[in-house]
Amino acid sequence: MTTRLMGTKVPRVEDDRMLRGRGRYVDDVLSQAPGTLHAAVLRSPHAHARIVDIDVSGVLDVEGVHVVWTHDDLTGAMAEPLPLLIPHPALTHGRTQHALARDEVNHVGEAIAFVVADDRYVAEDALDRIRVEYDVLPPVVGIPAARAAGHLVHDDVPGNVGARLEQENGDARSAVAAAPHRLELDLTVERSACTPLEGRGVVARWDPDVGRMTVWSSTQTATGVRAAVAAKLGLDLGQVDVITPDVGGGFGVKINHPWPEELLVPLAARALGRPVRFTEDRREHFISSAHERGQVHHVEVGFDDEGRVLGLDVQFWHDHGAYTPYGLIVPIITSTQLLGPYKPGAYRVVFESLYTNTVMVTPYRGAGRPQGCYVMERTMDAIAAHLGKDRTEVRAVNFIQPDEFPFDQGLVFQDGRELEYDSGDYPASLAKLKELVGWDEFPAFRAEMAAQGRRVGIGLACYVEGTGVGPYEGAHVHVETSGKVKVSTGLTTQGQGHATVFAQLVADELGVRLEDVEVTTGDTRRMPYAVGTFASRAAVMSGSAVHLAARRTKEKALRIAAEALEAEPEDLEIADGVVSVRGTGASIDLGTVAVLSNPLRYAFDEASKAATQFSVGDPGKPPVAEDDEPGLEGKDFYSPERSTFASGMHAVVVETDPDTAEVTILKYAVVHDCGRLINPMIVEGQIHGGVAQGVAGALYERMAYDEAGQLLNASFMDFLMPYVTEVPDGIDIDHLETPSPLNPLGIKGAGEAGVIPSAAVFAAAIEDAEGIPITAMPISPSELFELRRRRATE
Ligand code: MCN
Repeated sequence: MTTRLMGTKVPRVEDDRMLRGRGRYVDDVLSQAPGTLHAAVLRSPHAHARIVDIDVSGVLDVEGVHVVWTHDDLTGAMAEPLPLLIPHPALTHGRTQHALARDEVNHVGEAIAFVVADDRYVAEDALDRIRVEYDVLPPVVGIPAARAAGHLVHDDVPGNVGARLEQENGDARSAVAAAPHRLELDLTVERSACTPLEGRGVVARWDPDVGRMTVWSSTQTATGVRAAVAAKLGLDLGQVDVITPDVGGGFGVKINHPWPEELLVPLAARALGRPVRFTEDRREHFISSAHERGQVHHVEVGFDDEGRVLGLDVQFWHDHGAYTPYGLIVPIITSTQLLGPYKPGAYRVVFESLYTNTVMVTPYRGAGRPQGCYVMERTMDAIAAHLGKDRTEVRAVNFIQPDEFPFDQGLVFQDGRELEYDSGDYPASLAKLKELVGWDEFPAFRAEMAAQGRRVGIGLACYVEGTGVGPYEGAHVHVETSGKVKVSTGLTTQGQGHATVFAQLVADELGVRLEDVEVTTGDTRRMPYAVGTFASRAAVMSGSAVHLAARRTKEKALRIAAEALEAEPEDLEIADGVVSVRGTGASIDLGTVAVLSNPLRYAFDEASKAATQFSVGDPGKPPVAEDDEPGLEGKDFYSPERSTFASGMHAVVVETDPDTAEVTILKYAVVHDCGRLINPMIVEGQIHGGVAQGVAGALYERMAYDEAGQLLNASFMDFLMPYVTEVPDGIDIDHLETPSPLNPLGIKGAGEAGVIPSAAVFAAAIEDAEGIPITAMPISPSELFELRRRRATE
């Protein structure tokens, strides 16, 4: 019998291939194909400069060089700025880059010229021949400089302010002023980035005979790349296929903008009639992809004797870098999801999105929530400290209660809709977390450690995450005559295990064995209508679509099998790929049902299922069940009413070295609620990965820009990405499952959760260990050392 796979720890079907080195990434595509050309990009060495002149003379004389392009060589839509993907009415001064800079560069790394040559070495050598005359302008680096507006990034953007947005639910300022207790906090989160191990890459081939472009891209949105390539190259959507091979991590940075190279490579492939490829190097990734996180916040909070928040007034400044391809999505998420699981009496939030001469900002795993969680949780800790209360008690009095869902926070999200939480049980999560981390036992542990001269601290942080955003995602399920099931969904995969979880859902719904299901993602030839993988949406969106498409396929299989078995569909059941009539021995396997579903009726050999001859069947009788189309397949799309809100709480116990100020993680505990779990092992893997990235953001990683706008640590020699030795090797995870009422399986997303509370939870634990307020993250040993020194001299 087929067992129900939803909720079980099915090992990942992807792993065998990956672990044996059989992954196939974009750099492997056409790598041996004769005639493939290689592209390289000349990038700005200046953070801010006017381009006076570009001299490319002699470049084409270099043997093996086929193309050298600057902005002046681009025509039509290619010469226009790249699209602003998510506009917002408050973004009064949105700016996007050109594929190749037109007359100004606004950050180190901005693309200026594009060369295609026989190989990458020749292409890079050719770049050295290009002479650019710059009129260097003063750069704007960092939020204080942007606010001071001594210089402007874009001449026509006054004060460097791209947008200002204010939302208020109740009269927060009056509530703060009238509250029995008031506090003010200034909190900073520094700029960081995703740094996936595989950088960006694209390969394109143009077939002039049929007028068709095939693009392979290491992207999170195959359909987005297709739309951009078609629009910019003047092709119909139907002329462009985008295929996403294995992707070695995306974490947000590979959401399509599109990248200049994703347009220039296909353009060159068409112009030259030969395949062209581009794979960025690590430095290019640092200086020409995207960053996130950098925000400065000022909080005023008013609360009562219990720690209940009566008014919360938050202002913050978001460092958007040089361009705004993703509109205001990151600061809007901070501003609307900052409240987490709490209901403040009144809330006002206002932010300014500021231009700086640094790499642009697009969403990075968590997308604005880590900053929001940090602000809210630091505020909760400050309230507890002020009142001398336990930090969990202060949180508990502010929680939205389980009987208050759906809960409307009275705020408007990016799409103009009210932000409404669908379900959750925050008190239950907190109880589990306290148990898991040993919260109540910690004072005794602290005393024990202190007796040994060791310093330890504990922190916790709570968050919510709006997941599974629309507008839609689709799935196609097709049963082959062999009985194997092919499933396609258009979103892409970067390591989340989609081939496993979607197979689980199909196996359950259709009644087939897991090993008979094969899943394809991110291939516009298989599923041309799709959105992409971001915002923790695959489980909710594609999971629901896959489930619905499998149901359709099952219903069709039952109709056809009913005719063949001379039974009623209601009397049939499917298990392990065999349809049988309940209570009788009569049965037919799904492969045979697939054969019967084809009007071009094949005579076939039972054993091998090989077609031996075919006929068109009885012309008077429909070949498949009445009103059905041929083929044993089903397609469906899922479109949610609104996002569903996952939630969670993390706690960490740290030890700080009294001499070196090094922080060691002694225990890390997570309670997570992503509704019904499809595969708990995969969800836990996602949490592990998220926590690892969170540790990175809290303790190590930052973009170190100097005053000239040079990124000083644009390599893995200098950018401190933690190794496995720095990440907790045992993360205790407990799940709570409050199903979402918004989708058929009750699922909520899980892909970003692990990273959201890290800055908050580490700040809390280090503060607890040291007794020094922690207000800026990440915090390195040298910074902690400095804080200690300053306290000692106060
Ligand atoms: N899942 C589940 N049960 C649930 C919820 C999720 O079994 N109730 C499973 C899903 O089926 C999926 C995984 O957990 O296999 C993550 O699901 P989901 O939350 O839907 O997130 P997505 O699949 O949409 O992935 C996107 C998310 C984001 S936004 C970033 S950023 C991120 C992340 O996933 N980037 C990643 N995790 C990543 N993991 C890897 N290895 N690489 C990345 O680039």
